[in-house]
Amino acid sequence: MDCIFCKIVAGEIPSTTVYEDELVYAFRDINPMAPTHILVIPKEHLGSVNDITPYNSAVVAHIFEVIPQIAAAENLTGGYRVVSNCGQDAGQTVHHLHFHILGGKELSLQMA
Ligand code: DGP
Repeated sequence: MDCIFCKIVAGEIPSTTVYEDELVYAFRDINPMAPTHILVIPKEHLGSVNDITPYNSAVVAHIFEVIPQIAAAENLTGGYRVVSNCGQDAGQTVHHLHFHILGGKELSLQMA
């Protein structure tokens, strides 16, 4: 499958690892929108939030257990935002489920 995030998980495209376990990989966004901008992805290919089902949602729960650990390790003591863009109207550009962690500054409250 021609998926850049699958290639990142496989080590075929270099990335800056922030966290890794058997289910999840986290790395720094190539185009940071905040001082800390990390992407957390399942190693298994899921296209977007739309592909989450009762059969695979355990990995999403695990991602949300890992996110606070990453935030603590990154010293995001003032808070942070978790975002997942789903589909064209949201501006999803990489069709492998990912959660952005944004922090390190006071973030704009603009939502749309
Ligand atoms: P989204 O718009 O939610 O699909 O965001 C995709 C993000 O992925 C975007 O912020 C840039 C990032 N990105 C795209 N290609 C690469 C890459 O090759 N390496 C890294 N580290 N990040 C990438």
